[in-house]
Amino acid sequence: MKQFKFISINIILFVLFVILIVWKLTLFSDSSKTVFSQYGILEMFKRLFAFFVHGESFSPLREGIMLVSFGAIILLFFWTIFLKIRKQIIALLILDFVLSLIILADTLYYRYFEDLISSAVLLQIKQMSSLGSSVGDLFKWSDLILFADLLVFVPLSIFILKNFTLVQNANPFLRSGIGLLTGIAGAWLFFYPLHDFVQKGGAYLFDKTLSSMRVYEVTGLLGFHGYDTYKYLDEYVFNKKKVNAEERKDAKQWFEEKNNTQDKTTYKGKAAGKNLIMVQLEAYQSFVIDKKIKGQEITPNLNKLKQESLYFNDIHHQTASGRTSDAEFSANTSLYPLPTGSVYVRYPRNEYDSLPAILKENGYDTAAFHAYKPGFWNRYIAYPNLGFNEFHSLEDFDDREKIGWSISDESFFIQSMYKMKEMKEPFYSFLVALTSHYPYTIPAKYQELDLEGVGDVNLRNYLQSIHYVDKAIGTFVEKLKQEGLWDSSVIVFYGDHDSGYMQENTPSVNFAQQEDDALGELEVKSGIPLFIHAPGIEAKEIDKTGGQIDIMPTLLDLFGIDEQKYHHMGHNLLNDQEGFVSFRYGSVKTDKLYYQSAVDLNPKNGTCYDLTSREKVPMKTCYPLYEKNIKELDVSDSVIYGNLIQRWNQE
Ligand code: GP9
Ligand code: MN
Repeated sequence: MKQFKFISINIILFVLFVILIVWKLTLFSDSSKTVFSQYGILEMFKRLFAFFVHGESFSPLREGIMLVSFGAIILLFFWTIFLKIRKQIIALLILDFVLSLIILADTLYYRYFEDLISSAVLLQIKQMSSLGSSVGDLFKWSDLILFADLLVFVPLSIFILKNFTLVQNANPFLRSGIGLLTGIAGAWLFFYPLHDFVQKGGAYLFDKTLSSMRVYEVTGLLGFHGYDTYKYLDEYVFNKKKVNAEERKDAKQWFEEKNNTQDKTTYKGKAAGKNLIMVQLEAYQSFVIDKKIKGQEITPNLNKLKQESLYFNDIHHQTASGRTSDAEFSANTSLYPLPTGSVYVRYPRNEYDSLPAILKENGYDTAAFHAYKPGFWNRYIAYPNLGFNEFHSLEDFDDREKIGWSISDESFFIQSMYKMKEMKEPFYSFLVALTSHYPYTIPAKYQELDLEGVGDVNLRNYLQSIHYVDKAIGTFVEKLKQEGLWDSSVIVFYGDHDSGYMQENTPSVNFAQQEDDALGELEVKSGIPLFIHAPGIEAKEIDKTGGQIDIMPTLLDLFGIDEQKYHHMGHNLLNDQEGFVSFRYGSVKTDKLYYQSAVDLNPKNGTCYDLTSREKVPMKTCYPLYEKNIKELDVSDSVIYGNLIQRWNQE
């Protein structure tokens, strides 16, 4: 009986602690305007009960992060029940203080960056130029409520510890037994909702780590910090990708060989000293260019621009799971994205021979523009490191005209243009548009095409959205002309990746494909447009295979900047060599051949097509392409995993 009395003190202390911390976590949810729980604690436990006893279905995460938050605290601190009462009181007070500090730090950080403090942030903190305001400005007196309980409990505990001897405790076996049971319950409360979430298709979140807040919305605050620490240890300590001396040598040799082949083009330096305005368009594919439906052009403005620009008609996206961020990365560093995850998230602090950094060396002012949360894809960490002086994110834009995820592209382009006008010339502005994001549903008033009877609803929504963005581009071009930037700037438009509807035999792929054979389908799947408009350069359609890693070498040629001293994987699309694009998933296309890799990447199971006869040819014809793909991806991965550019620059 006595034992029971003592262990219940351990339990009461623990329960009190758990409730207090959960309450503090709700304060963070309030200040970050994220959902903690759709309904109260009682309803949650009622549903849990119904789930256990009556086998009713239960999707805890759809209702908020209350359950995982309870689970995380219990799982992390159940061991305090093992302690004798005296020690437990001290441990819980210290933990309460530390957790309150963490919650306070996240609250202040969130107020400025709308993000959580992650390992990437902590490692980058010195370089974060955008931390304009001091911590003092972010702090509110009401934040002290996080420590209010300690004001009561610390003196109370000191009083109790001083005046009562508290020598009697439940025996260690009972404490360990109850503690362990509590731990198991905590593990269930934490992991069951996550398991349920992953089962219902949420696994992508952990593969990609889109943003810390996205993870938080599933794991809660403590869960996020736990996950982030695990990711950090996995990436940088336990499974750190090592690049050995031989791999370094191989990579170096690869660049030396590549850089030894000087390519001469008639374009060299033709745009020297001009501004560069490069626009990455969301999910923009090339099959829409010049295409008509019932007499309507899908992209009338881009079609017109094509008549005045260098238009590259056989360019392919090379992105992997880092999607938009992969495209940005490849276009701005001429390296391949990683096989998993986004470089922006995994290696944001590496040194790269990036476009903004190189242009900066050449006297350019640089800025990135993307009207979305700065933490998404870790951009606010990645951009300054790539060499962008300024990052204009959602909070820097007037957000009255909204479509889908953010402000409309038209509003985004125009506002960005006015910000560019404030920049010191020559400048490089990199814009990442967003309106044509999956699922492509835009309000009826913006749907201008008559698409009755065309494809399926996915394709129709996609085309409406693409058409809208084209219109926004038209307005943007007009404005650039009016404001005098058109003639002093090189303007680039390209797409980031496919629409997501390009699987075998979908209405989208059928609509897109030009040749009605298996190869025709392959050819259009990954096609993205690339326009380079440069004042004084004659329009030309360039029918050469290429990818996003080729954008930078091509631009450097136009700007007259010698490419040979840099570590770029891509090739100048304006030279007279054969075009080549290598995909992260193993396939390769050249101007003459298409090697379609098998899922197991084994070349024996791959397919080789001759693009002239459009027939399958023996795999041995494509074997060199297979080898080139493996080699290039290896070199690029070594550069990233080993931060080799930094290493070479220091040698
Ligand atoms: C949001 C945007 C997301 O910032 O980049 O695009 P996604 O990677 O989902 O295509
Ligand atoms: Mn995208």
